[in-house]
Amino acid sequence: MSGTRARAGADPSRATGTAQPRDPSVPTIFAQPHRRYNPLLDEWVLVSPERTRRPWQGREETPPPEHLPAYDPACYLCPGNARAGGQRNPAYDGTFVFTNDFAALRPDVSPERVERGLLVAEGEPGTCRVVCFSPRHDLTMARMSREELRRIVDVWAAQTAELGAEYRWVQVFENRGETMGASNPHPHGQIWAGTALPVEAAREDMAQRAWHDAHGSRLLLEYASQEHGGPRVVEEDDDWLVLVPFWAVWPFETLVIPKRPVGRLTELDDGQRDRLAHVLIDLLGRYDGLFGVPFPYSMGWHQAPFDAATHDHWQLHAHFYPPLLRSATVRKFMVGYEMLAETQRDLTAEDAAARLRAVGASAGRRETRPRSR
Ligand code: H2U
Ligand code: ZN
Repeated sequence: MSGTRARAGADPSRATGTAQPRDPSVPTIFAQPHRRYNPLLDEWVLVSPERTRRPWQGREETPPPEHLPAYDPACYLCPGNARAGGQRNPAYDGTFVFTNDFAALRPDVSPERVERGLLVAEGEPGTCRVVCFSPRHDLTMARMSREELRRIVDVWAAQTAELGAEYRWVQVFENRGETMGASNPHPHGQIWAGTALPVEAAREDMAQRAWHDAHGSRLLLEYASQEHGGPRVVEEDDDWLVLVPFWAVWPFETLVIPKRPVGRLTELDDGQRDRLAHVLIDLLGRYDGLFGVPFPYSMGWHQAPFDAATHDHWQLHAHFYPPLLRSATVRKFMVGYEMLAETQRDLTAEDAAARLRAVGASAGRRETRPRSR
């Protein structure tokens, strides 16, 4: 194969539009099909940089409607409105948390285990909550003030403490945008808490524990210091590192890591929470600015389980998994080879990070802000 042609496909300068010489420290295989190892999940991802040039005649997503009202009488999350389950929301003016009316987990379940040969099952007691981020139907986290976002961080931490007193795993997450299955544009997230370690949690727990046993340090802190100032960093301050992980699967996937040892959201101090609010607003502004639309994603926090084991190996972190690939209307599908063999991406993590850096943190606040009513 032609080395020149292959290298051109992965040159980050193509993504930012500026002509820069190719960095000789970048391994040549990064411009060719190669596999990257994900130490957090102990799995591999196939990276095929040359495929970004292929033509697209498939499905295009419809961008979400741009102009929402500040209050929607038909929204089941707006203050004062009735929910589908019949209850009425209070006239809240900050955040508001309630137990999901259609919860996937409930507390009154027997935790018994049934084993009949290869058929194994366990009862799973748990609970599901919905967190309204704001009374404003038309806001997104990217467009909130730092104080408003800080309140969300505090709610995530308080809910973690409360649910962790009763359950082993507390999963804080947000599905944003219809593309990701969110049922309503009103800014909201969810928290599911359960008795078992879910599959992803168990794999991260095992990988982090193995690293800690072997090296005496936290895997993600080692990773953060290796990436510091490098080509995959999107934002960085004294407390937080936001980067497109080396092993990213989703096109603009990011990882948010506190730079000091922190196991859970509850352990974040005042300054770390304030700066997290800032870092998240910046990241979401970049996402929204990338294609000029409110960027769909699933995001969530992974934090140390609440059980009797030691957790010195655990480092708190958030994953953002956005599905959009090359425009507001073209998304990545996890199908075919990905379902049957292993995950694959076209754009390299370095190109994705360069594009997110080039957008500018406040771009989304300008370009996707609804017109004043
Ligand atoms: P998603 O948009 O991520 O689906 O979250 C909305 C959640 O809100 C969803 O899990 C719940 C749904 O079950 N819900 C209620 O609890 N009450 C309602 O009146 C409607 C939706
Ligand atoms: Zn609403």
